[in-house]
Amino acid sequence: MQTVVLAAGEGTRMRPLTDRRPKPTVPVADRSLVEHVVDTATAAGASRIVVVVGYAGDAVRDALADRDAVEFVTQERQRGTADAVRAARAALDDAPFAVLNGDVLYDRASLSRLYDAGPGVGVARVEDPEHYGVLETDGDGRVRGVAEKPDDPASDLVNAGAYVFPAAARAWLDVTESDRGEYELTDVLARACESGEMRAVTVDRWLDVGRPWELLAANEWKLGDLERRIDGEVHPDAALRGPVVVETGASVDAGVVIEGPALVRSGASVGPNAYVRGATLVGEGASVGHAVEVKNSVLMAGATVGHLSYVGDSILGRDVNFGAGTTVANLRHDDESVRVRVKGDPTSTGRRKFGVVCGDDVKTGIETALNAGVVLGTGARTGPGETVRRDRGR
Ligand code: TTP
Repeated sequence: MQTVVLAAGEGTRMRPLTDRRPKPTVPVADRSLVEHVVDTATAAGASRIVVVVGYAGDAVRDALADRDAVEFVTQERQRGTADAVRAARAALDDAPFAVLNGDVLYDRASLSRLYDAGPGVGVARVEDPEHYGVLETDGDGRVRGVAEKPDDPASDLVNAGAYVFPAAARAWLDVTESDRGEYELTDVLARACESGEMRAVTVDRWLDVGRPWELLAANEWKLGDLERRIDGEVHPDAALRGPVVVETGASVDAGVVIEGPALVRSGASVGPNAYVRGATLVGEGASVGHAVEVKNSVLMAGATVGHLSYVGDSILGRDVNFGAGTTVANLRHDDESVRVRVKGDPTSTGRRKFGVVCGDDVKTGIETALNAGVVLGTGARTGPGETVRRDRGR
């Protein structure tokens, strides 16, 4: 099945993590987000994959450079998802084609079912359909129509953002501009539903990675898929429990306890006397030092948490440096889910535990206390002994 992967977007809701990289290249366990999408599609039966790049397109091309099935087209301006598929139109054969977002993870079995079903759309049951594109199906499992974020949803079946369109849909991509000024793929879907050909194919597991806490969830998922492998240097007095991967060129020193799933990437170091637990990614060249606890977090390449610190349910960008004694709060005393500002709006993460988001090159002074849900922008600084309750440097 020829497959179009949309990876031209900017990822503004993921800022500051996308200040210096396009969202498709953010790290998810052992590869970038878009590599997971391409690899799952390939395993599910994609024959050719046309990746649409745009914003910071070279970084996306580099991330996928060694994938043989991949070719690239450029969307000059990010004018919407239908416009993005239109950029790929000339590269498509006269045959059905799949469309996947470059920032949504699916399980392989579900994608295989979608590919095998012929024209169809991936659907999922959710508890809050009013926040999604709600699908109307008939008794034969065909999708009859789609309503975007309706006040009164007709069902709890929603559009999971994976499609196989009939060959004729190449001519349906020229939709009119929507109210929000974009050319939207849901309008192409609506036209395809009218044709009566689109089947509803249930998707077992999917994750739309749009906001920072969803990047954490993506890492929880993909780290959980790793099998134990110890290629790096591990001191005999370290205890590695469960699915832990220590890559070649990484080191784990004496007194360290790592409870998997966890991935310590090449060039990274952990310990002595550190405790790493939950689903944690210690990126290339990152460092977790003496008496540091890291729980359920993503440390991007070169991030350093050197001494006497606690990092929980957090994302630290590239080359972040936490001063000694930096402590992250990840739980509200009122037990409400932690809120994070996304494009200025306080937004519930839906997580009881969430720590902080640090853009690349953030540096904290010693004994900094960071409140749950705080975002530190790229290059932000804190002084010694500061308690940070509000976002900084965004
Ligand atoms: P979105 O999630 O709507 O956009 P985005 O990824 O840029 O993120 P944000 O809203 O935070 O800025 O896009 C869905 C998918 O479609 C995503 O994989 C990016 C892709 N896309 C394009 O390829 N071209 C486009 O013009 C748009 C709007 C999105």
